[in-house]
Amino acid sequence: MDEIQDRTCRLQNPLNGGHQGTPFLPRVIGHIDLDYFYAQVEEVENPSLKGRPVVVCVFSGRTEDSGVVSTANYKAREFGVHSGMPIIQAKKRLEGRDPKMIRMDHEKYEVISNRIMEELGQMVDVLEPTGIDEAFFDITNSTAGDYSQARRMGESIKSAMIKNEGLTCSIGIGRSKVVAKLGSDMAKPGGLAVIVPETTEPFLAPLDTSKLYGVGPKTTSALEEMGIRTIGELAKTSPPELESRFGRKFGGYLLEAATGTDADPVVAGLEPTQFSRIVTLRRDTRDPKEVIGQLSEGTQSILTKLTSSGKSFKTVTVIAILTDLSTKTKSKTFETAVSDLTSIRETAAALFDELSRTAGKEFRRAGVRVSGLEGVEDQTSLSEFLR
Ligand code: DCP
Ligand code: CA
Ligand code: CA
Repeated sequence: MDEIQDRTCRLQNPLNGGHQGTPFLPRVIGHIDLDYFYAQVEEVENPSLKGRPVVVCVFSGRTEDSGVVSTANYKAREFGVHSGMPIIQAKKRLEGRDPKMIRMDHEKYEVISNRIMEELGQMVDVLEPTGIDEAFFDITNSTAGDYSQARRMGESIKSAMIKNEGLTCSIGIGRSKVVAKLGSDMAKPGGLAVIVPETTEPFLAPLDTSKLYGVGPKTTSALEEMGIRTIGELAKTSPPELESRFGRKFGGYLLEAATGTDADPVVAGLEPTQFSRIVTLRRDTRDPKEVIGQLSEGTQSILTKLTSSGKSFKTVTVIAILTDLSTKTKSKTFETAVSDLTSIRETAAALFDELSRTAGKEFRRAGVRVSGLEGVEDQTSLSEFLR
């Protein structure tokens, strides 16, 4: 094993949250980020938008066009439209280009995001969501530290996103969070970048320091003043020199980031606020009995999660993804929290029944979610007390 890899092993040892049983595997860390997320969700829901500039807008309501752009698809980006730009300006840039301006529907994106995170969580060893459309993951164990297998897993995550959600994403895989994040940025849009441990440092060396996670314009110009422009130059800087300029913590981080040896582990997502399961139906249907029948394992696994975490729930939501990939949901909230299988199944069956009458199309995938979890606070305070 070469020196770089050996160093990775020693670094990850005490901190390898996801794979305690196998201390000497090289870490395999991934970062996934959905492409032009809100706008792509709108395209999936309305495929006739493909090829047109699509702009998701946050209207402030003052005048008809006041507000800012939340995000835009790549067609709109070709004309310089980007997140944070005033809507009026975006409209000017897209004049005569048949743009579609869409009101942001945060709740819809959140439902889809939660579902994606749940799906991803089932494909990797540890998942750490870091935003509505992105997450770090650890696949050291399931790949046994083998990067060709890691590449195959990256490919299969990408295909699963396309197959299940109709969405493209970008993935980076490497030996640390910084390397993985840089990979997903470079792979954008729609790509997969695998940075094998052995070539990490030569791969990073020629890149600008601004490519590193956490290095913004202020740090970049401070580094430039010190004569440091590339990551390779940063990697060769002495620790005291960096620490005196940026402090011990950030100075130390910069050096680790530049060598791809940042050892921060992937930490499983926060305390859950909901449990859900979603399945692809064996055939497109909207027969509520058939749908709930195929969700019987799913609802059982929700119950198991509730029981093992000592929680009860107030709300049941059913989710249907129709044959045109649009998403429909229906919920019922109880006055007091419950925690039995019958409440989940009977409520879900009634909600699917209602949904099937209004949906207008067959279901391709179907899911159940329980939320409004109770018992969370008691649990946390108890476990904290015991600690
Ligand atoms: N978002 C927003 N306002 C911003 C930035 C982002 O409302 N200033 C929302 C809309 C995005 C989502 O968050 O779709 C995810 O943000 P990203 O930065 O990942 O950007 P996109 O997914 O839109 O584009 P990319 O393909 O570059 O990742
Ligand atoms: Ca994104
Ligand atoms: Ca993102």
